[in-house]
Amino acid sequence: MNEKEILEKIKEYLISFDIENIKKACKEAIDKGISPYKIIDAMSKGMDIVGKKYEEGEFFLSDLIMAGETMKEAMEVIKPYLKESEVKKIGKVVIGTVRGDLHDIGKNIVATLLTAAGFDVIDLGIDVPPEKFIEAIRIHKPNILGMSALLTTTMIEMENVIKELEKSSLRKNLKVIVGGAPLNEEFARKIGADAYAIDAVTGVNICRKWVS
Ligand code: B1M
Repeated sequence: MNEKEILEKIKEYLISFDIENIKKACKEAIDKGISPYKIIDAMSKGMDIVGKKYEEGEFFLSDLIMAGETMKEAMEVIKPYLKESEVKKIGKVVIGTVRGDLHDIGKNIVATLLTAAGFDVIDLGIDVPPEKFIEAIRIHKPNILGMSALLTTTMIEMENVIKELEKSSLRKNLKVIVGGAPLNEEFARKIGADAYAIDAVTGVNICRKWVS
């Protein structure tokens, strides 16, 4: 199989929640020298198809759960190959999925890539209320705050966090980056974030630029 065929297979295994075969295919892809970033991209495309099938009523919540588990298992195969920077840490990022939102696959990819790029990452997890973000920023004094949201109903929480940062005088020396499928540049600007990233690689590049 060539690169395109292997990536296509990985996408198909994700859509059919075939954990055993996706893990094998990911290892095969890595062994063939295919970039782990291309593998993540193929799986993300599979997730988009899962989302569409859910919207169209062909898939149910249990299918979303299975797709999530499949991608998580596959990420465990890929993670060791996302080279961790051996140079000294280049900056600190506090990251989390906002209050009310339990989606963490994209956020985890961003956190993994930031770590690989040399950032010290404090991951607050999912369903993070504004006060927990504020507390973490006070304690860890990061250069960057990263927030993720996958639901149109939770993206507004990002604005609440930024407002709290301003009230607590913590906003001035902090860069804020936001991401997640329902967001866009305009929304990020409107809520007062410094940047929006369409994907994890873009996000990491923005963070790198900020600390360089
Ligand atoms: Co949910 N879900 N889900 N879900 N789910 C979506 C988001 C949805 C679009 C599906 C659909 O209807 N098409 C829809 C939201 C609709 C809307 O808001 N308008 C939806 C819904 C409705 C729900 C529930 C309400 C379903 C229900 O209960 N009836 C429920 C909500 C629970 C909650 O959060 N309170 C729910 C639950 C779940 C599961 C828990 C079962 C599971 C998540 C498992 C997990 O995360 N551990 C799940 C899944 C898997 C999905 C889909 C299918 C896939 C999400 C995903 O992981 N994508 C999703 C459909 C879709 O997005 N196409 C869907 C892959 C991931 C790599 O992409 O997270 O976008 P993404 O991250 C990307 C970029 O966005 C970016 O980089 C990442 C990598 O490139 N990025 C950042 C993300 N964060 C960033 C932060 C940055 C920078 C870049 O800087 C800080």
